[in-house]
Amino acid sequence: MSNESTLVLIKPDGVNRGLIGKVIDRLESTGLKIIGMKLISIDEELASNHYSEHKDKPFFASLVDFITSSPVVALAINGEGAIQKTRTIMGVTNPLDSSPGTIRGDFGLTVEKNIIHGSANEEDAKRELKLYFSDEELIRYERSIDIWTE
Ligand code: DAT
Ligand code: MG
Repeated sequence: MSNESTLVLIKPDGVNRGLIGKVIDRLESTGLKIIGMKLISIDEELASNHYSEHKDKPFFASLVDFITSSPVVALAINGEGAIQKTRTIMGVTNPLDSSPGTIRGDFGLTVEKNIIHGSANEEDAKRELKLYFSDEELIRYERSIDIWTE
C-alpha cells in the first residue's frame, strides 16, 4: 500500500438529504485525511468530462442530469491505500447489492441515487482530482494522529 489521494463527491441526493456530515464522518473515522473540500454546482461540461467513460451507455444523459441537478460536495481524500479504502467504505455501485455498514448500503436508494462517488483507480483519481481541484486547493498538512494512521 502507499500514500495516495482520491476524489470523492457527495452527490446531489446526499447533499439534499442532509447526509454530508454522516458521509464525511465515515471517511474521517477510518483515519483518511481531507486535503480539499468544497460545495460546488457541476455544469454539463464538467459532468460529461468526469463521466466520459460512460458516454456511450444508455444511462449517460440521466447521469449527467442527476449530477448537475443540485450541488455536490467535492472532497480530496489522502491516506494509505485511500483509493481502495474509499471504495470499500462506499460499497458497490447498486445500493440493493451494497453491504450494510457501507455508505451506499446504509443510505443509497437506487443505482443513480447512490450518494457518493469515489475514484476507481490511480489513473482515474489523478484525472478526477485535476477536474475538481487546482494545486493550490489541495492542502498538505500534518496531524498528530498521522503516526497512527500511516
Ligand atoms: P461507481 O460509481 O461505483 O464507480 P460506475 O463507474 O459503473 O460506478 O458508474 C458511475 C455512475 O453511473 C454510478 O455511480 C451510477 C450510474 N450508473 C452506473 N450504472 C448504471 C445503470 N445501469 N443505470 C443507471 N445508472 C447507472
Ligand atoms: Mg466509476
